[in-house]
Amino acid sequence: MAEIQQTSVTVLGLGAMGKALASAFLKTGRPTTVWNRTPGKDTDLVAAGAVGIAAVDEAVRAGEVIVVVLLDHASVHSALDPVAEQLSGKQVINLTSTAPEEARELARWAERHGIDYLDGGIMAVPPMIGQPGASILYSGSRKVFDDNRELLESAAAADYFGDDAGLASTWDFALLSNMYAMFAGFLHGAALVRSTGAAASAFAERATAWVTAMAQLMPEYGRIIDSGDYTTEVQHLAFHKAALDAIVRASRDAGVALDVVGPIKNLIDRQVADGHGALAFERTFEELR
Ligand code: FVH
Repeated sequence: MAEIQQTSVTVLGLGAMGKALASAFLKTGRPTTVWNRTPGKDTDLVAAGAVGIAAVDEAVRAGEVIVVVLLDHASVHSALDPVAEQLSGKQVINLTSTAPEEARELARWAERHGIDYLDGGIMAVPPMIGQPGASILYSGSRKVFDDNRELLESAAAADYFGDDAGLASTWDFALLSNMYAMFAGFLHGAALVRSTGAAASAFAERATAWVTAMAQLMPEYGRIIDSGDYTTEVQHLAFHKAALDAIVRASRDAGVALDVVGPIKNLIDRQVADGHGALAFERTFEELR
């Protein structure tokens, strides 16, 4: 029986994430070529079967599909611009974190050079790659997504958002915003309880249970926002104003900076001052967009 030929892949960028992805691709048994600007980062991957190539143009020639995992938008141009000609006719999957407009700019750049471009946002840290729980969001060329589904799923669950290359990054950054706000809230809370001598690890235990329970309310938040109806019988913005005022007083008394909770209080104060005090907290969505 004839063997099924697996698409060869080249990974550009062997930082923590590039290494994790290349390692997952290698495990599928496909020919995997790796390149990094600074030499010496491919030792483990080469020992595991990858081909390490020092010249980026040769590395690009070696793979049918090119996975780019660099620091930022500028580093993608700095690595890819000189090899645009060699990339022509190939499929490029860029997993570097870029802002949506930067992803769209890269898609236009790729189109000008005859490159089929898929953008991705990685929702995982390197040790999660190849494990359940990791996911990568994609947008851009549907063909590149479909052609490489197996390759992509060897690294993480793969979801396609549409042909606008900026969509994956928009969802990625929206999720990261949610995450940063959550962790910033944790740090504020830890500082508050530390003023009484409590350990951050003790706070972490309670905060995990609390945030997990509160997260269950998010679908209802989404439903209310989508309905546009912010009327409520309970816990209106004036109620939250009283709570935030007290939290701010408690923080000041404890000597904890207001960088995290201060802006939330301002958002609520503004809405109450504008006459929305009887509406639900979810109305804050309107204030933000
Ligand atoms: N690591 C993580 O937890 C996050 C999870 C979510 C997604 N991010 C994004 O993935 C991109 C790569 O992240 P990384 O963790 O691999 O990052 P580093 O370990 O810092 O490696 C950076 C690589 O980029 C190369 N590089 C930087 N500038 C240039 C340039 N001008 N030309 C060519 N390559 C460049 C760097 O090469 P070198 O310094 O070793 O020569 C590394 O290979 C990133 O967008 C995250 O936001 C990861």
